[in-house]
This record gives sequence, C-alpha cells and structure tokens, in this order.
Amino acid sequence: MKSNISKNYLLFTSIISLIFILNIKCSKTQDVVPIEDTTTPIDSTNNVYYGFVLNEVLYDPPSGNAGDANGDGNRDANQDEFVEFVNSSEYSLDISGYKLFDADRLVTNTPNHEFPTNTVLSPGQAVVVFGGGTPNGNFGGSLVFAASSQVLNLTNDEDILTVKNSNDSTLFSFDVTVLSNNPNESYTRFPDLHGEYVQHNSANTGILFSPGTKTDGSSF
Ligand SMILES: [Ca+2]
Ligand SMILES: [Ca+2]
Ligand SMILES: [Ca+2]
Ligand SMILES: [Ca+2]
Repeated sequence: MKSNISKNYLLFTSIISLIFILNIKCSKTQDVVPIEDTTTPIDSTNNVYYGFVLNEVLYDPPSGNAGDANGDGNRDANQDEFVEFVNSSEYSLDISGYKLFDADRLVTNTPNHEFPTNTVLSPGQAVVVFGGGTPNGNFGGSLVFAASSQVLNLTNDEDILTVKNSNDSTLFSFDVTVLSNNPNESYTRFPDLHGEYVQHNSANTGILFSPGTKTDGSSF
C-alpha cells in the first residue's frame, strides 16, 4: 500500500514537472534559427531565417517628395533609406543587441544600428529601421527606429548589409550589388515573407515602398 502511494506520488510529481518544463519552454522567447545557408546573394530565396525575415530594403529612396519614406516631410537620400524585418515565428523574438552593418562599418566593426535593450518583436510583428530623421506615421503598427549611428549608408551601386545577433554571430547578409540599378524604389519579398525580392512597383503598381506593412499596405 505504501509502495502504491509512493508510485502515485512519483507519477504525480513527474507530470507536474513535465507541465512546468513545457510551460517554461513555451513562454520563453526564441532565438533565430537558420534554416538555410545565407551566403548566397539576394536574388535567391535561400537567405530566409526562421523568425527574423529581411522582407524589404530601400537603399535608393526616390527623388523628390515621393522619396520621403520616413514621413518626416523631408526627402533625404540617407535618412529615408530603410530596412524592414518581420518576426515570422509564433514566438516573441528578443532582438536586443542585434546589429546592422554596411560594408564599410563591417570592416571597422562599428554597427550602423544596434537594437536597444528590451526590443522584443511579437509574433508576426515587423520592425523598420530608417537611416535617420524623425520617422512619422503608423507604419502598420511595427516597431520603428532611426539608425543609432544616424545612417544606414547603403551605397546604391555596391554594398552589403550584414545582420548580426547579440552574440555577434552573422545571421545573414543582403547584397545590394546584384540589384544595383538605381531603382528609385525598394526591393521587397513578394509574396511578402516568402517570395523572391522584386522591385516594389512590380508587386503593387504605383507604390514604391511599404515600411512596416505588406506590399498591399495591410499590416503583417
Ligand atoms: Ca543609398
Ligand atoms: Ca524623410
Ligand atoms: Ca555603404
Ligand atoms: Ca513592406
């Protein structure tokens, strides 16, 4: 009888422990998990990382008012550049300490942008980093930053954007060079998140970029 009680008690505590462990695992934020090699240029779909997708890049803001991507009323070739990432996972994603570099800054290991502490992306949420200025708008409810160094410096004719995590491991890079035809619009994955990179206007006619939203202007 005593033995049965012990067995039942052991079974009970084991189940409780298992539930506890599973619960911790589910509520925890998840690190980015590479699902493919990402050394290939951006004209390939290989550089998709589970949970942190580079969905859109504007390295060549259109001239004139049409190029005021950050919505601050001033078109600036550097300030209106942006990159858009999306948490495509079902977990919250802590990107604190993630860093963005252009080719020059990678050499000197001084990031163009470093996400501040407590930067957490909800499942499905986007984050946009502009080159600078004072971003003004809703941007689909995404997190919005101006680059911490005040410039992304994505050189139009030849450059590489590199993304590192908080451990300074390279997650992936985006090679502008293969697309360096002065598009005066962004490159976006189309369909969003999973497609190849295309010029934005070919995904949504007349719309040159969509910081924080899908190509059709809806929220992620
Ligand atoms: Ca540029
Ligand atoms: Ca602007
Ligand atoms: Ca550059
Ligand atoms: Ca977009």
